[in-house]
Amino acid sequence: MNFGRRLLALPAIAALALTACADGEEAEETAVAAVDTAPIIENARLVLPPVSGNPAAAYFDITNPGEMPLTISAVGIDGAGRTELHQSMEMDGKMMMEGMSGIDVAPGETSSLAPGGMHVMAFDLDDSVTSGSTVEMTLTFASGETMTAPVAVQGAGDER
Ligand SMILES: [Cu+2]
Repeated sequence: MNFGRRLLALPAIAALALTACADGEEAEETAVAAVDTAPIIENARLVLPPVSGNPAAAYFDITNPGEMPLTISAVGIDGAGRTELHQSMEMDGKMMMEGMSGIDVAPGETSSLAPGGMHVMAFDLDDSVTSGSTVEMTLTFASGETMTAPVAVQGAGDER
C-alpha cells in the first residue's frame, strides 16, 4: 500500500507549483505566506451612469497584507463589455481621465479607488446590471494571479 505515501507527496507538489517563480532558499516560506497574504477588497461598488449607455465607474479599497508589492493589471466586471483602469485629474479647470497600465499596492498599504481619483471604467453595460444588484469583479495581478470580489451596484444619485 503506498496510498499514505501518495497523500504525503501532494503538499510538496503544490508548494513547487506555487514557488515556480520564487528564488532559492526562501521558496518554501513564500508558499506558506501566500495563504495569509491574500489582498483584501473592501467597499467595492459600481456606480451607474446618470445617462443609460454611458460608462459606469467602479471603486474599491484594496489592502496588501503581504510583504511584496502588488500591481493590479486589469479588473474585469461581469456584465460589462470591457473595462479600463483610469485616473481622474484636473486639467485647465476641467476633469479629465487618463488610462493607467496598473495600480500599485505597496506592502502593508491600502490603495483606494474613489471618485475624483483612480477608478475602473466599465463600458457596454448589460441591462441586467441594475441598482441594488451585485456583480462580480475579477482582479488580475501582474504576477498572473487573479481574485474575485462582489461589487454592489449603485444608482447614479446614490451616495458613493
Ligand atoms: Cu474613467
